[in-house]
Amino acid sequence: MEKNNDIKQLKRKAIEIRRDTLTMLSKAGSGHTGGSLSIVEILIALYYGKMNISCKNFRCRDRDKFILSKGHGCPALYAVLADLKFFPKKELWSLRTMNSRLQGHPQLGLPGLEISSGSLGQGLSVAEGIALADKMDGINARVYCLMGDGETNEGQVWEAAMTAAHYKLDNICGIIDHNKLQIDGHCCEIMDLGEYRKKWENFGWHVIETDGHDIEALRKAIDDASEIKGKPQIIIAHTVKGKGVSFIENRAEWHGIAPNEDELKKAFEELDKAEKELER
Ligand SMILES: Cc1ncc(C[n+]2csc(CCOP(=O)(O)OP(=O)(O)O)c2C)c(N)n1
Repeated sequence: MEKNNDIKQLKRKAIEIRRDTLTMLSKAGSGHTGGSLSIVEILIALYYGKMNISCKNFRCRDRDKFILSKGHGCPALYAVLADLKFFPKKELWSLRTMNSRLQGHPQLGLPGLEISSGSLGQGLSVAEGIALADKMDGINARVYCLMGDGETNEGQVWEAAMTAAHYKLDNICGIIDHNKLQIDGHCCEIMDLGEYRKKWENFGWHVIETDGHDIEALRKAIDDASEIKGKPQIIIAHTVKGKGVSFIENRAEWHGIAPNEDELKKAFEELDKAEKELER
């Protein structure tokens, strides 16, 4: 596990991951830009210091496990896994090409992945199976499952929500990328999530809300969640779809398209500027 407590360094890492994510998508000419950019800080908080997981212990039973239930956000996850040396970085540029291990949705076979995912609504159930097995085997590990807010329109999510509370799975922590948009519009217009916090509480979960782009706040939320006994935990991370690039932010039309060369150049200019501001 890479123990990294220098927040400035982690912020720099987030910019680097955004650059790699955008480059991959641009080279591929297709893919999910908005929902990849919104999860960068969540991935950074988990993988750089909080989760007991690395390319060295990936086969160890007592590692923490991460499930990307919103599988379409995988370009950002691939960029993180490559940075942590789960596979060679040059493989990133093969995204969405024939015979690549990096498909448009995560596919088992790529080191670092626990499951294939992308059919929305299923990840939490799988994560719970793993969490239950770990508990039964006396394994002291945490299971994290990252979902989209639109994804939680799926009924299976709420079956899983009931199940985790029933089995008192306190070794599972769900994280919602609450960017308030989904494939073609605002969540509240397509299928309103209502009183979202209360829903999770009523299903028996301990709820923590946080800024999903504040790495320090996310790290605290992850720590606080791990202290909870007898209940599953959910972190509702308030995020911005397309975070980090002004012309992509908060625009549903950027859900499933990739930047062209011109747009990539403009995005890099913004990220370079953000990096310079960090140094001030
Ligand atoms: C079962 C299923 N239905 C539909 C889709 C197509 N789909 C891909 S992403 C998406 C929107 C998901 O919204 P959200 O979870 O909010 O994702 P984000 O905004 O974070 O990208 C949809 C409907 C899918 N992948 N799986």
